[in-house]
Order: sequence, then C-alpha cells, then structure tokens
Amino acid sequence: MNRYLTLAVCQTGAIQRSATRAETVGRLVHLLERAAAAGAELAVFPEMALTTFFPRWSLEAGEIDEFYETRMPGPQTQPLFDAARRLKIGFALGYAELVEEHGGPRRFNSTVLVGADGEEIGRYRKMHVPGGEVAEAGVTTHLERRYFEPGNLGFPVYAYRGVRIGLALCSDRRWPETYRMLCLNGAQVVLIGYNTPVVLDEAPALAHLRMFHNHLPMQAGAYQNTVWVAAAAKAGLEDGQALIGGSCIIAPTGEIAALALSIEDEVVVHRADLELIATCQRVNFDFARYRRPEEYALISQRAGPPETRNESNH
Ligand code: CDV
Repeated sequence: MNRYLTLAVCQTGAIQRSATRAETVGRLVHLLERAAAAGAELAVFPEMALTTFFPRWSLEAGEIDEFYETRMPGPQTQPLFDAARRLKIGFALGYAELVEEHGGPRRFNSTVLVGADGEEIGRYRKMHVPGGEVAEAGVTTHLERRYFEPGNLGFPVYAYRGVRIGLALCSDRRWPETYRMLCLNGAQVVLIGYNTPVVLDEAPALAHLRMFHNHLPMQAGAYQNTVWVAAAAKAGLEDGQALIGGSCIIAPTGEIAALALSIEDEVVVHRADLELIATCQRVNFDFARYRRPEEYALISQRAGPPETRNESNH
C-alpha cells in the first residue's frame, strides 16, 4: 500500500518592516489553518518568515536586534506553535536566530521543524550564506554575510510521522550538495523557504531567468536525489524590493506537482506519494549499486576548481 504525506507550501506576500510580529504571526496562523483545512499534514513557511528581508540593507549593530528571535517559540511566536497543536499539523518556519553559544552571541539564518503536537522536532541553520558583508556604492548588494554566519548543524534529517524530513533555506536550493547530503542522510522530503529578489544588482542581465533559476535546481535536486521538495517563497513588493513567487511542490520525478500562482499569501497543497521515491530509485538512481564514492573525493577536498581552469579556457 502506498504511503502518503500531504504537504502544504504556505507562501507569504511581502512582510513590510512596519508590520508588527503579532500581525505577521496572525497571517501565518491563518495560512496554517487554510493548509490544515485542505488536509495538509506538514506545512513549510518562507525563509525569514517573521520579518522583512533585512539583508537588503546595510544596517549597524544597534539597528538589527528587532529582526532576530532569541527564543523559539517566544511569546510572540507561541500562537503558531499553539495552532499546530490545535490543527494537528507540523510546520517548518524560517527565522533569524540569535543565540548564546560558545560564550558569545551567534547569528544564524535558521529554520525550525515543529511537530503536530506543537513541540520542536529539530532545526537547521543555513549552510550556503550568499552575498557580502559590506555594501558597494550604487548597488543594492545582498548582505546576508553581514548578519549571519554559515550554519553549524550539518544537514540533519528528522522523522515526522514516520517520514524523513530535511530542511534547507533559499540559496541552499541552488547547490547540489544540499540535496545529496540530505538524501545520503535518508531524506524523503526536503522543505525549503526562500526570499529571492526579481533583480539582483550584482547580475541584472540574468533577471529574466529568475524563475527558471528558481525551479531548475529544485527540480534537478528532487529528480537526482529521488526526494519530494516543497518550497515556499516570500513574494511581492517588500519594502521597495520585488521578490519572486513560484512556490511549489516537486515530485521525485522532477515534475512540479503544484505551483503557486500569486505573489501574495497563498497555500498550495499536494498529497505526496512516497512510493514514487522507490520507483524513481529503481529507474536510475540505485545509489548503493551505482554511485562511486571512492571516485568523488575531490568534492569534499576542494571548494572550487584549480586556478588554471579559466586560463585554459581562453
Ligand atoms: N535569501 C537568499 O539566499 N537569496 C539568494 C540570493 C542572493 C538571490 C537566492 O539564492 O535566492
């Protein structure tokens, strides 16, 4: 008999800096109610779903505390955890995390996985933190590295209702290593949240490919690693910056099974057939039989190609 997990992607529209946490959490609770009413068992919210995407700005130390959560749940996010328990639905929530660790404050771009009992199952800290630390004159630089250090929790996989769940955030979805690490850890479903500007000042010539470059790596990641992928955007015009939508649920075949159509608050649901994972594995991806890990040592030894690569191309 097939085993299914009904997934919901809870895309949000813009969350302006002026929005209070109570307003934003209220929106998220409403989305969770819609997901549960549609029969979903597990929902995913965007990256940094509680605030505006503040790394678009160059802010000083004293200006950023309002964006971070020091406790999860805290008094302002507790209603979301209560809603999970009331509605009997789990969720993954992206947020900016500020913790005391190893004797000092540490800042991570994190996501927490919460069970249908409203209790934390586990968390993930974004591994591939993009952008820079310092704004460049005349461009809206993506400044995530100014505000977050790279994750230090590896690529954990957690059990939810007997299904193995992996977590990732935004830029992580562009890297094949993310899916492969999660897959090798046993993931059957990967939940992703993202904030992706329509135009990046660093590469305006690629603006027309933003949605293609959103779906391409997630479809490839799902297909090549035989996992379900559910990805939630924070979309719309946020504090003057346009963010793409395109939230979706992708099957292990690489097909988009469900797709958001708006750039506003929207819930997309799909009943994921977990047997499809084994079917796709049988077709092409029997890892134990065909992979050659002894030949892949370079992947964990080198971050990039040798200096000579570009020289030989010219
Ligand atoms: N929040 C992100 O990680 N955004 C990146 C950027 C820099 C565009 C992304 O990959 O969408």
